[in-house]
Order: sequence, then C-alpha cells, then structure tokens
Amino acid sequence: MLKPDIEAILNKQVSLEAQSSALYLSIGSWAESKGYHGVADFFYAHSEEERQHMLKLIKFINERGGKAEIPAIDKPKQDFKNVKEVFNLLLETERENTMKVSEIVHSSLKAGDYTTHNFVQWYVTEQMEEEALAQTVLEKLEMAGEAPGGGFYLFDRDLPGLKANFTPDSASGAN
Ligand code: OFO
Repeated sequence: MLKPDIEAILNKQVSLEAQSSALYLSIGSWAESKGYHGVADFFYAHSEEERQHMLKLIKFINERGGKAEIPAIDKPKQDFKNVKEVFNLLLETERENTMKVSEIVHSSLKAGDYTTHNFVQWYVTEQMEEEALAQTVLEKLEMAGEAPGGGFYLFDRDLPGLKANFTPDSASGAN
C-alpha cells in the first residue's frame, strides 16, 4: 500500500510526464509546419514515450493501492525561434525531470518504500539516456548548422534514426 506522501509525489510525476508529452507534441507540430520532418518525427516519438511513462506511473500507483490522478495540462509553448531552441528546451526539460525523479528516489528510500524505489530505477536510467541524447543532438546540430543546405538536411534526415538507437529497453514495458 502506498503511503500518502509517496502517492502524492508519484502523482506529481504523472503530471510532469503529461506536461512533457504535450510540450514535445507542440514542438513536433511546429517542426512539421516548418518542413523539418526529421525533427518533427523525433519529437512526435518523444511525446509518445512521455505518454507511456505517464501511463506506467498511473498503473503502478493504482496497482499499489493508490489512486492515480489524471492531470490538467497547461497549454505548451507553441512557437520557437529555431531548431537549436527546441533542443535546448528538450535538454532543460529533461534535466528538470531528472531532478524530480531523484526526489522520488530520495523520498521512497526515506519512507522505506523499496517497491517504489525499485520501480523508479527504470526512470533514473531513462532520464540518463534522454539527457545524453539531447546533448548528442545539440552537438550534431552545432556541427551541421541550421542554414538550409547539406549539413542541416542530413541532420534532419538522420534524426529519427538516432532516436531509434536510443529507444530504451523494450522489455521494461514502456518505451
Ligand atoms: Fe519521461 O522520460 Fe524524460 O522526461
């Protein structure tokens, strides 16, 4: 049975995953409208992953005798300056999410809730991979440049493949 404070912090994470999913969906749509189809596919896939992360949490909370709360979602940012801005935003969002996951690790240990502590390890690994991916993409973008032409064309074309390599262990049931 989940303790109320653990249930609350897990529900906060449900909301965060939902918010991240909405932000990435918005970025994907922006990129598509600009003709950056690789960037769009990357963010659409990432949005879907975050939704799966949310669902995994919802199921865990309910299975452990808690009550998952389905959150309201704030309207995400709709317009972006350029592709560099959206990947910086990705990195910043993932760093914040990593901090929140660390807080769950800390709280579950403090509460002696080893089941939640064990469950949340998957998110720890996931966040590590997502931050590393965002950093790699930013480095590649730096090399390619954003001017229309060869470098950016290849960057955009290869981006969905980069995502596919990164996709976390499907055995975990949420990727
Ligand atoms: Fe949910 O994986 Fe990032 O935030």
